[in-house]
This record gives sequence, structure tokens and C-alpha cells, in this order.
Amino acid sequence: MRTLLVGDTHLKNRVILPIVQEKAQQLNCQQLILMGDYVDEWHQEQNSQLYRQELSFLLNWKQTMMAAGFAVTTLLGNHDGSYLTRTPRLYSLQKHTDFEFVRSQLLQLGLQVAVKSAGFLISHAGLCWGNDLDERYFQVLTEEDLLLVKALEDRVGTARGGRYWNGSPLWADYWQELRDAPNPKYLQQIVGHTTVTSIINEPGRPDSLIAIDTFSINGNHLNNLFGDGSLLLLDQGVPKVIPTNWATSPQVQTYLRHEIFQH
Ligand SMILES: [Mn+2]
Repeated sequence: MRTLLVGDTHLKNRVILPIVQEKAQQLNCQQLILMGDYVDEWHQEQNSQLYRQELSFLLNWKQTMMAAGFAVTTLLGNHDGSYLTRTPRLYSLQKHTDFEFVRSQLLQLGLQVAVKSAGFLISHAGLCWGNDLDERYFQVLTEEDLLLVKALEDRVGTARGGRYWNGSPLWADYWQELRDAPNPKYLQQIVGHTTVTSIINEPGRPDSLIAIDTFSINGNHLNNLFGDGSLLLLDQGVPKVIPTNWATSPQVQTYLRHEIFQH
């Protein structure tokens, strides 16, 4: 089984997912896993139209890819979780009617907390010491699961300003929580959530905790990119970094200029 994993997309689905599609076809992948956080981006809290366009594209894309024979898993991120539980944060879309629309689209997309593939536990932020798995993590969430989502969304680690030293699988900080205190039962994990300039995979360590959130932008000025846009391929269980042209793509520049993002 060849699986391609995609870091947090944060309202850039229309530019990231076509790149993913091309790579998935070139690499003859059968499975695609999106790491969550499809919504919210620096300074876009009032940009309702962008949320609508991005979610519409994402839903269509998932359907199209599944119709073409790809298994597509869309994981739940902390940003998505605050819509499901109706607890807006400062970075959420601020208009209430549009907030509800985003929520319904995310439920329709079909989100789950975790998935296992080739010996790796894969979730938005990772399962660190003191957190256990729940069988519901592996099922697509419905309205009935919102208490579970609420518990995970509230459990913010101290590294991100929360009250718990070990964040939940939606919130664990890669460096200060997951790597500092890995869960001994799950030493092979792949996570998004913590922005990295390029994929972090260090063979030779006793654990294998791979960070792949490479599609982030510099929030101060919205004028440049932070991550290099690389993807992770799992080929027969072996992780391999797949570079993309994201960092030099002219389409990305249209987001950074006033054409798509509000400043
Ligand atoms: Mn996140």
C-alpha cells in the first residue's frame, strides 16, 4: 500500500490539493491522509467567502478522489474541532451564520481523530505520554461524538498556552510535548499541527515521530512561506519525503497577494 500524507491546509486547499493529486497519481498511491486543520489562517477571520470556496473545493476533491479509487482519510484538527463544538476562538471565522455553515461542511466532510497505517499512528498532533487511544478515534465523527471532540479540543498543552502539560491528539506540541514525552506504547507516529520548515524524520532515533506540517505561511506579513510544502510517502511502511513545487508555485503567490487573502 502506498500512502501519501498531507500537512495542515488552512484555507489553501485550492492550491495544495491539486499538487497532492498530481503527486498521488505519479507515485501510484492508493491512500491519501490529510492531517486536519482545513480552515482558519492568519488574518482571515472576516473572510467568509474564502471559507466557503475552500470547503466546497475540499468536499468536491475528496469525492472525486474517492470516485477515482483512492482511499481518502480526513483527520480532525484543533481548528476544525472548535467549529464542531461551536466554541469559536480568536482565529475562527467571526460571523455566526457563516460559522454554522463551516461547521456543517466539516461534518459533511467526515473527520476522524486518528488512523493507523503501516505501523504508524497518525493523528493531527500526536498521542503523547499519559494519553490513551479510544476506539472512537478511528471512526468518522458524528453529532453524537461531540462531547469527545470537546474534551480533546479543550485539552490544550502548556506549550500552546493551555493548562495541561500533555496536550490531546488535537493539541500536542511536537517539540515540547510529543518529543519530550513520547507515549511508550506508540513510538511510531506521524503528525501535523506544529509548523516545520521541512519534514522532520530522523532515522536512528529509538522513536520515529515524524512532523509534516509544511504548508504554513509567515503570519506577520502574509508575504512569504514558512514551510517547503513537502509531502510524506509511506511506501510499504517506509517513510520518504516527497518535495513539491509549492514554494515556487505562482498560484500560492495569488493567496499571499490581496487577490485571495485579506490583509
Ligand atoms: Mn493544529
